[in-house]
Amino acid sequence: MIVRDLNEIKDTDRAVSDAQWTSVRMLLAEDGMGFSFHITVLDAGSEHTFHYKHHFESVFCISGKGSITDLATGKTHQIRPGVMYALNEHDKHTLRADEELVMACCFNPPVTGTEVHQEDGSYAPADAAA
Ligand code: 9YT
Repeated sequence: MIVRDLNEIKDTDRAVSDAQWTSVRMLLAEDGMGFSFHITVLDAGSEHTFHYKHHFESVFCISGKGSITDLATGKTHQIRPGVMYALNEHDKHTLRADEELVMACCFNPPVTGTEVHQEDGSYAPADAAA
């Protein structure tokens, strides 16, 4: 069994930051679960365009307020506590944090720990990042 406390690992190398977000990787590829699990905080007022071409991601909003736009359809969905979105078609999207957003995220395949976004909004495929 793996038991970890966010508060104990948030200041270790399991915490990764990039432009206006921080992500604590609670589970990584090396943990052998087949997915990674992250707690991600997006800064209030920030806007992000991501395109996980090599991963599936699901995201659950723990706290905060914002929106997500599917860039293929132009449809915007409100994000609030309790809302989940799943990028089951590797959907390119824009995420807006009207307030600080705290999100629980799962990636399949799992991220290895060091990924930040490439120019195209993706994370490198697992074999390239290893
Ligand atoms: C919600 C969200 O931004 N998901 C993207 C993943 C996050 N940047 C991470 O954990 O690396």
